[in-house]
This record gives sequence, structure tokens and C-alpha cells, in this order.
Amino acid sequence: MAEASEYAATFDLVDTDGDGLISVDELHALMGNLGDDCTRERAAAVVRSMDTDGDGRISLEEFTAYMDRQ
Ligand SMILES: [Ca+2]
Ligand SMILES: [Ca+2]
Repeated sequence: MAEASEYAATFDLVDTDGDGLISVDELHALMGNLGDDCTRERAAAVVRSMDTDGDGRISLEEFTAYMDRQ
């Protein structure tokens, strides 16, 4: 499960409030920190592309599934 824990470490970096879900705001803040001049709308589009259950936030399961598709 080395790959899963690798994703979990990345996930935890993005999930700054530690609630186990990545919100649009958390992703937007991360992209800004990385120097990516993205809009909140673009962050929302990225969340939608990963959000398979439609709750508007990214779980570790959704994040892992997304990374596995890359
Ligand atoms: Ca969070
Ligand atoms: Ca979700």
C-alpha cells in the first residue's frame, strides 16, 4: 500500500483544516501557494472533475481514484 500512503500524505497537505475532505477553498489556496495564478472557478472545476459522489468536496478515496487515472 505504498502508493496509497503516498497519496494520503499529499491529501493531508491539501486538507489544511484536517476534516478529511478537500474543499474548493483548500484546493484554491494550495494552487495559489504553488504560484499557480488560478481562479476560484478553475479550482472548482478541478474539484468537480475529481468529485465522483457529487458532494462538492474530495475524499481520500476520490483523490486516490483520480491519481490512479493519471
Ligand atoms: Ca478540509
Ligand atoms: Ca466527493
